[in-house]
Amino acid sequence: MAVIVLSNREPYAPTLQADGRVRWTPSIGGLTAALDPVMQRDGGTWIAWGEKHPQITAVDLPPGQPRYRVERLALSAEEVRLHYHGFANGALWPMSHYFLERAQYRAEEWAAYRQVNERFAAAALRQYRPGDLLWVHDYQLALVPGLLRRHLPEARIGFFWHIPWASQDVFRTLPWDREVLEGLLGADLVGMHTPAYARHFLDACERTLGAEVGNGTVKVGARTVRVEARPIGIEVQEFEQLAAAPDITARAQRLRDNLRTLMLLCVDRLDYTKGIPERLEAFRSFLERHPTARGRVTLVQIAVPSRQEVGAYLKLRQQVEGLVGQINGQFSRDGWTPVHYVYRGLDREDLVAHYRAADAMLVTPLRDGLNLVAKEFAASSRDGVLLLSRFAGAAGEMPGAIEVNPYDVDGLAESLLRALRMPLEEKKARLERLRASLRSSDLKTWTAAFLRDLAGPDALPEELVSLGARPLLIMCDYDGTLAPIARVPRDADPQPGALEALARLLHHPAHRAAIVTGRRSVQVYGFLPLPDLYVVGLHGMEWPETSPPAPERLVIESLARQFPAAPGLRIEDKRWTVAVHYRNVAPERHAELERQLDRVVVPPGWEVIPGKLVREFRPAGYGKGQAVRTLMAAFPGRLPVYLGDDFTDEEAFEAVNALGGVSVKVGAGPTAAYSRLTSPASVVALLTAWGHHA
Ligand code: ADQ
Repeated sequence: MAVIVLSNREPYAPTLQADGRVRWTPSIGGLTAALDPVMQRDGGTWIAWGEKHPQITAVDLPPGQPRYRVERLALSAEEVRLHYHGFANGALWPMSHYFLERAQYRAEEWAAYRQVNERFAAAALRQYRPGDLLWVHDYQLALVPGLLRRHLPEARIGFFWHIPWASQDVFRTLPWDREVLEGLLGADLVGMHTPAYARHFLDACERTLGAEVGNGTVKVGARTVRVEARPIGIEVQEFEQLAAAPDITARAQRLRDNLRTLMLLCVDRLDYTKGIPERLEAFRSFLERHPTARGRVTLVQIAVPSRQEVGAYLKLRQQVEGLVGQINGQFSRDGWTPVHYVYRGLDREDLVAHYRAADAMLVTPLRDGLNLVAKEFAASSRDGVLLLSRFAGAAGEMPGAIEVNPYDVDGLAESLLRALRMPLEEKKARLERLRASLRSSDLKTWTAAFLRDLAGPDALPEELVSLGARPLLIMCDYDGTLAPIARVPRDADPQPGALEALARLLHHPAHRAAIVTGRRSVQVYGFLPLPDLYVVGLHGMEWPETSPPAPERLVIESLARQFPAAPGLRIEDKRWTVAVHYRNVAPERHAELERQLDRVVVPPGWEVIPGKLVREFRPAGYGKGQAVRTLMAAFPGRLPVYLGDDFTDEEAFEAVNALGGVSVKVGAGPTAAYSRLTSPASVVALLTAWGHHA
């Protein structure tokens, strides 16, 4: 299985050397960093616009040790003008960033956009082999999934939209709203940066297309498209390591020494969405209101040139440079220049040195899909403060930042003051919080998770699927088998599709299904509200429609009388067993309490199972193995199948093995089971397949 990536920008760009040879350098930006390592590992094809040196139509990369191929599409000057500068950057980009006054909707540009999307799709179709994953990126290629789907009904197609998805009132200004939505819905999985964007997209599908929309899903004929918030991460470790490197530390120190003042840093593509003029106005207001700051604070604005062919960007550059000139003209004195303006991109080392040197980082877009600069700063800085616009997608995931409103010039100036006066301990604590959240989902995790979820459950072993032709007694564990393991037991929601698969099995003419779990059965009915489902709880002690025999209840009552009393002690009567929890008892009382519990007289036929700050008193001789044997006796004439993931399922595997049944371990690890599936998703796929067997 190979990956085919489609994006407007290519992962490496060519430059012609003096000796006539071409050098390939990685493109700046998250996409190359996200996907190049996967492509290098697994191979595949990357289809992109070959902007420079279009006569090179394909290249094997990376240079030196080629692992994958880049197919470079040469766009004509007309296509670049109408598709790229026109529809993509003159219509979709401003509209999605809520700049409606800048959006121009022209039929001629839309036609070129469609044509270029068709060319990308055609290139992918030439490369595609059954089983490949197709991953399309961003707003320049919104129609590609739909175009691919027409030819490849079975293919797995993913799409990631890197910019905001505007609310429906704004999106519906687009004359081709239906076509764009239908194009994207050719994918199986559509990723966005924030839950709000995903909601807006679902809203558009419902209202513009009249599609049936569920919680994160859209029905398109027989297909279900998943729509999910999956904010992209950065290479946290690489930034942390680079920031700690001695030469970068020294470079940062030199930057501080040269400035001789506090440093406010701004790093952006020169784009009107990034709020650069508004930020400069805020800095001017700050200097006006706080004369003592003059000569003590410098704003360093690094702006990468961008889309210079578009009129609006040229105007923006003039506006920014005009403002820089005005502020410097108004306030410069004694060798201090308030704004340092750099109109070029920095390489990564230099960028990180700036992040480390900054006392405060101003990320104040008027609207931004996510904003990687904010994350990169948080990973690199040791003692800086991040001021982050509430209109950047990243704001929702960066709890340690000072949230600012870029439209509120005075408020922004006040936040600047607060940042510069913040005590060091608070700065460090905020950076630590930021870094903890960055680490929890970095770029590698993002890429791997998207591709894994796009690939879906592994192909099911045919020998398991074909069992569905015989009458089966299907016995399943719950946690880890029908539900992904959750951190807190009450959050263990079933794997999507599990409920439907079980509901279907309940009405199947030949099969029977039962759940065998360590939980109380009521909890399982809470997750799987199917009153007819046969659930055996408490490791085989709790059976449907039965009560504990009276003697057992008497035992529980006699035990309860022996338990010591202590503040915080909780006695959980599970009806069949009884557990004493002392997690909330003061730790200095634990030893004494344990001694008292040791003295409790355990009745004959009962046992005590010690756990983590809990002791469970229960009748001996139960377990999932025994439960499986009882079930098999109750449902004779069916082939028993047991699916489980846990250590406690091993005796159940042995029980079915002994009777010629089928045992299936879910996940890794040594086991007595004969077959294996990788995840609850595969279990659900298998149950679904059995449910559909006539
Ligand atoms: P961009 O609008 O390009 O990306 P952003 O995410 O801030 O914005 O930056 C992308 C990359 O460019 C970062 O890795 C950054 O380091 C680099 N960069 C920016 N300015 C630079 C400079 N002056 N010098 C050197 N490098 C610079 C789009 C969306 C974003 C979304 C990304 C990823 O607009 O909202 O976060 O895609 O999905």
